[in-house]
Parts: sequence; structure tokens; C-alpha cells
Amino acid sequence: MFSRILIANRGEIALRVIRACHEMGIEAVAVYSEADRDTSYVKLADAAVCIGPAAAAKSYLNIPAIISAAEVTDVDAIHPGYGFLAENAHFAEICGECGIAFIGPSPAAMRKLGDKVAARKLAQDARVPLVPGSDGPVANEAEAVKIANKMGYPVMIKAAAGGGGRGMRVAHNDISLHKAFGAARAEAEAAFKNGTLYLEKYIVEPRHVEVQILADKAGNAVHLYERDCTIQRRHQKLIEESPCPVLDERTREELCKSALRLIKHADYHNAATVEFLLDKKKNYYFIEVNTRIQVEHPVTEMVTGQDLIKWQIKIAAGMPLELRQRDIQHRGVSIECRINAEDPNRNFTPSPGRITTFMVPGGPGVRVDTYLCQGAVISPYYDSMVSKVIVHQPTREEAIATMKRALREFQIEPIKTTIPICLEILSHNLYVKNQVDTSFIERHLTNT
Ligand code: MV4
Repeated sequence: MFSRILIANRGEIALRVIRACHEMGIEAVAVYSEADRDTSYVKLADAAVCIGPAAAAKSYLNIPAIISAAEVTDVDAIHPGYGFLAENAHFAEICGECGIAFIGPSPAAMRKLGDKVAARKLAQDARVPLVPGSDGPVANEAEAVKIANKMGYPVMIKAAAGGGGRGMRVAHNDISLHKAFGAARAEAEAAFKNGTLYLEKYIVEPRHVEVQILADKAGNAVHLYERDCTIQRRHQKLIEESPCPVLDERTREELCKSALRLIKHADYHNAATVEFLLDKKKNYYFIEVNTRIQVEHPVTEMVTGQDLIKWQIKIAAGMPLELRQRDIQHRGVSIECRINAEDPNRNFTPSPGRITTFMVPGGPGVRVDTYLCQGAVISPYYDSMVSKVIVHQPTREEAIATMKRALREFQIEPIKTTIPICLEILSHNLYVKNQVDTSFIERHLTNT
């Protein structure tokens, strides 16, 4: 097992990984930007190294600075968290070349699944249902129009190097497809330096369901059931839950086994999330794979009782996955609300500042993952997510009630947060009755 791990990240996930390290008897090294010098995770780490100024490009994305910090502190491994360098195959490769274990998949697996066209091919080979679409990249407008007419409109143009909603366009007819294609190509070229595009049938009003997978280096792999992440705003998830409340047990088993087949087919190790769209008729379609631990991993931890960060570390250290599929049960319902320092009344603009009042909820069934404390400063330089409230209860009804009570207890002053909007959703008739899709917030919530 590793004796020292460097965490190439900040905020709540840095703290989450430090906690896993400490429970495993591993020392944790934090890295921080000048803006994060006085934070809880820097204090709780066994050592901390400043890696540059506030701007992420000069600190948390600064590969030479992070590798230098790892060399100086003589760590065995690097945990990348989520965001920043977590899905950067080049970074994983450099870690390997420096004799540092990257806590995540191999660079080759990351590259293969990072290419959405290659991932679709893999899904197809593994007999995983995928959104009807182009058989590989689409070369030009004429070819796109041809495929769209065969498939039927509406269609979606996606970037092979995209994901998370970037570089996507919907088209409802030949003319709009023609225009959207050029725009999508330019956008993909600028954003990813890769203009490769592909086409999918546009799934109308879907739910977003994703399956958690763990796979070790010996070829053992298990799924840890699914999360429903339908409640999003502009591709930012706000509320996630497990299990997906609209799946029957048979479809759930099929969906989870499909995801597992795909990952087994990819020669993959460590944690992965396989994303699907679920249509109104409960058909599920593979869309993409995330090769990192995700923000919403705690809801899976709550319903399965497994510590995903500890498994990531054990797998990276070459230990076998001692879990058999039949040992993994899901129990009860877990919901997570993301608390962002944003003002819902000002179009979710960031609301940074110093926290004067910070009172976290607690009590039965409540977990709070946060790096904040009284006096902490929320920096304008980074993602606005400052806290996650996770609840676990026997039923969905009870989980919603516990979440509402926890969010009402939560005091964060003087900044604005997404707590009121989360409360509004949790009380909304359509949310309670499971009649939402990914457009719910835009369509049904006030001031959004
Ligand atoms: C889609 C889709 C409809 N049809 N693909 C958005 C994020 C990216 N991971 C995939 N996304 C979508 N892909 C097809 N063929 C609708 C979305 C989508 C969406 C998906 C999940 C959650 C929220 C969403 C919001 C808008 C669009």
C-alpha cells in the first residue's frame, strides 16, 4: 500500500481524499494556490506545497509544479479528484514516467473513452444500447444531412472530444443542420483543438442516469448501481439521487450490467461512470463514460455502504477488488444537493466572499461534505460549489423530508447560495412525483 499520496485538487474533494488517506494510515500531501493558503484541507494535510498563483492555469493545472511538489514530498501516488487534471491522459502518463502511481485509469483507457466516437464503438461491440447515430465521425455537411434524413429529425451534433454538454447542437431540419454543423465544428476546433463531429438522434426530454463501476487491475469489475442526475441547470447538476426513482428492478439490473460490460470491454481499471439517457418509455441509451470519481459519488456510498475513494486508492496500489457483485446491495434512498456560492436571483452569478456565519446541519441521516468553516473565504477563481449535503433514509419521501430539514438548518452568511432553489425543487410537485426531465429547471422554476 502507498505510504504518502499527493492530492492534485482543492476544496471539498481534497478534504474527502485526505479523510480516506487518514483512515487508511496514509499520509496526505495537499497542494494549494496562493488563494487557498488558509483553507481547512491545507491545515488537515500532513504536508502542503504552494504550487502557484490563484489562476488555475498557473496552479491546479500546472503539471510541472504539481510533479515537482510530488517529487519534493516523495509521494507514491497522486489522486487527481475531479475537474482540473482528472481526465488528462497526458498528466497520467507523466505521473507514470516519474514513477508516481496515478489514482485513476491508464492513459490509454482515458484516451479511448475520452474520444466519444471510440466510446460509442466500444459500447456497440459490448452490445450496450446506444443512441442511434452515425457510424463513426461525420466528415461534412452533406454526409450529416444524409444520415439525418435516414435517421429522422431532430438530431444532435456532438464533438468527439466534447462531453459534459460542450460543443453540442440540436438540428430539426436540413437547413438548421447545415448551419449548426459549421458552427459546431468551429466551436470544437477552438475548444478541444479537434473538430471531429458525430451525429446522434436527439432524445426528447430524457432523464440522465449513470452507473458507478469499480474495476481492478486483475480484471475484476463490479457495478455499484445507478445515480439519477436529471436535475441540472446548463449542464451543472444541482440534485442527484440513488437509486433512480423511475427504474423497475429488471431495467435497473439490465442497465447496470450493460455499463459493466462496456467497462470490462475497455480494459479499464479504477472508478468509472457510464452515462445513459433514459427516454419516456424507459429505454436507456449509452452516451459517454467519465473516467474520474464524480462530485455525486457520495449518494452511491450511502446506498451501498462502500467507500469509493478508498477503493480507488486500493485499486491503484494493485490490490484486488475484494467485492463480488452479489455482495453489493443498495439500501434505502440517498439524495445529494450541491450548495453553490451563486445568486439564483441574479442568474446564478458567483457570490464569493468571507463567511461570517457557518452552521452546518447534522442529525440522523445527514452527511455534509465541505471545506468551508467560519471565517473561510470563497474565492472567485474557482468553481462555485462550496458544499454538498447528502442524506440517506429508507424511502424517497423520508429522504426528501430530511433534506428539506437539513437545508433549512444550514446557515451560510453573508453570501448567496443555491439552498433556496434546492428547497424549491424538493417541494415541487413534479419532482416529488418523479415527473421531471433534464429541462425541468428551465421550464418550471422561477427566476431561472
Ligand atoms: C443528448 C441529449 C439528447 N439526445 N444526446 C448533455 C450533456 C452530455 N453529457 C450529453 N447531453 C445530452 N445529450 C442525445 N442524443 C440531451 C442531452 C442533454 C442533457 C443530458 C443530461 C442531462 C441534462 C441535459 C441537458 C441538456 C441536454
